[in-house]
Amino acid sequence: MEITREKALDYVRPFLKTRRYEHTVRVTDQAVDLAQRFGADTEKAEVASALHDYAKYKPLDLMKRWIETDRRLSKDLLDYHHELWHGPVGAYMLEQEIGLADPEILSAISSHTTGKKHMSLLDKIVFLADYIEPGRDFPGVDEVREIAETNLDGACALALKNTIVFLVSKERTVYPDTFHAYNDLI
Ligand code: DGI
Ligand code: FE
Ligand code: FE
Repeated sequence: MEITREKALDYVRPFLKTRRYEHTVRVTDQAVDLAQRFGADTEKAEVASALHDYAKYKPLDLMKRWIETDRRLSKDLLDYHHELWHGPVGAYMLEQEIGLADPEILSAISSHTTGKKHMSLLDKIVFLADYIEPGRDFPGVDEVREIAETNLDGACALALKNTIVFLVSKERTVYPDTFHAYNDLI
């Protein structure tokens, strides 16, 4: 793999606010930790997590155009909250801009917010690292951290459950992939 952790972090830094960049570094460290614990490729875990929020601050009209024009991007994203767009759009932007070609890394970036059916080991690690990095303090995160010490699927399932319950409690929509990820792990 030609891209390293340092190159990936340097690439995204100008596109992120300071707080988001610091979150990105913490997710990267957390993902390496989880990769070691659960036997995933640590280099892929650190590159995917260094890049995961690349598109977080891209203009909405630009992301919308990507969804409308890239045949690989699910059109139903347009019917859900734009918060969900930065993962899938970011993956394809990186593919175009820096030649990121590793399908496992692209998948982990793409699914980091919503999860999806049949998540790979790397998908789960980036998803979970984003949820439990030490800067997070939403209700229930400590229990997810504790489960993550030993049980990757259990920790992902609880993170997904917490997110679903939170969204439902606010009467917000839930993207179907989040249910697919949850059902798959339960
Ligand atoms: O980008 P981050 O702030 O690091 O975190 P994220 O990529 O997980 O996405 C931000 C938020 O998106 C997350 O806290 C909850 C919200 N969200 C909105 N609709 C959905 C959703 N999350 C999931 N999993 N599914 C949804 O349908
Ligand atoms: Fe994100
Ligand atoms: Fe994130």
